[in-house]
Amino acid sequence: MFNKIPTVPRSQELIDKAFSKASKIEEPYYPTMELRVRKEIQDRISVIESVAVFNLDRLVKTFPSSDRLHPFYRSLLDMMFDLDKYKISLSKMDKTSRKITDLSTQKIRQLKVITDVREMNARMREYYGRVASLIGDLSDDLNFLSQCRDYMRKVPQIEDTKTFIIAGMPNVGKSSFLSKVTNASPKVAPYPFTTQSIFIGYLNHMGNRIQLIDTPGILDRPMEKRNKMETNAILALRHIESTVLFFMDLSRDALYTKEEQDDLLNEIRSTINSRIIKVQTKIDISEKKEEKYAISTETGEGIEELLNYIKGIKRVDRAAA
Ligand SMILES: Nc1nc2c(ncn2[C@@H]2O[C@H](COP(=O)(O)OP(=O)(O)OP(=O)(O)O)[C@@H](O)[C@H]2O)c(=O)[nH]1
Ligand SMILES: [Mg+2]
Repeated sequence: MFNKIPTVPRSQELIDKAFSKASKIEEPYYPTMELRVRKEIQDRISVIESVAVFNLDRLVKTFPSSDRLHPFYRSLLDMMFDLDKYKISLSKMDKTSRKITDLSTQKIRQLKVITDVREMNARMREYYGRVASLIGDLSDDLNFLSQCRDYMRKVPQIEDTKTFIIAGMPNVGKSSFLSKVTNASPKVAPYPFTTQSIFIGYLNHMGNRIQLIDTPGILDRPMEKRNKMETNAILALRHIESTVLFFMDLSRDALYTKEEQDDLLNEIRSTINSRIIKVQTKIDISEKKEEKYAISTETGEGIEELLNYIKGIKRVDRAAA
């Protein structure tokens, strides 16, 4: 959605664009000075109006209205930028666009009854000044919308379909699993909070897409070690209706103890309100099977059972979540 929004102009750019297009207009073929100047000014006003209105209306049309946003994106936008400010900025674009239309219609009408060329020019200057100030007043809002756009474009596109979020400490085998079970190479999207990317892979099951999200750097550390951005990222994940697959490495190669991994599991449990399924990884180099679901991406052991479970699970009802 946000990636369809064209670059947001700065207010001065928009003013320049409209005025410079208007300045190119000349009407050489009118019999009298009065008619010529009037026509020229009227045409300039129309051009300024159409450039300004086109650009402002395009913002209103291309920025998604906050109530149409998926709760995940809405929550991100609110945490990062403030949703009220977003709504207000967009409605200001709309209001200003209409003011410019009214002002232009009114000026063009006024000009019809003016016969003195100097007075026509004075009206035109008035008009220019008024439009510049109306657009100039949007300066902060245009900058704000521009920031929202630039940021939200980087947020990964998450589909509204049955979703599993893969969590677990670093090195437990999350990415290996994702690339093994989802056939196409996963979609890599930069996650704006961290230097990390988020990986999204899809499974097809009886015509339905199942979405698996690998979140390196996001759900792999205790909360206290996080900065505000990362915490926000996690909070936003709560809005994706999903089941969490919590991967635990209990093998001889494990980088973290079982206790450390359990601590993270408990934190995720208290932060995200989703069902959590524990999955033991690297069973090929582990002493024993300790969880119902235990897999090896090396030998393939346990993968089918886990996938059958994933396919069979009912999609969480958003209303109930
Ligand atoms: N023996 C064995 N090794 C595995 C298995 N799965 C993953 N590994 C190895 O474990 C290491 C880490 O695997 P990754 O899939 O990158 O783990 P990750 O959880 O995505 O790690 P981060 O992205 O750093 O959080 C790699 O060297 C893998 O080859 C497994 O089932 N058996
Ligand atoms: Mg990984």
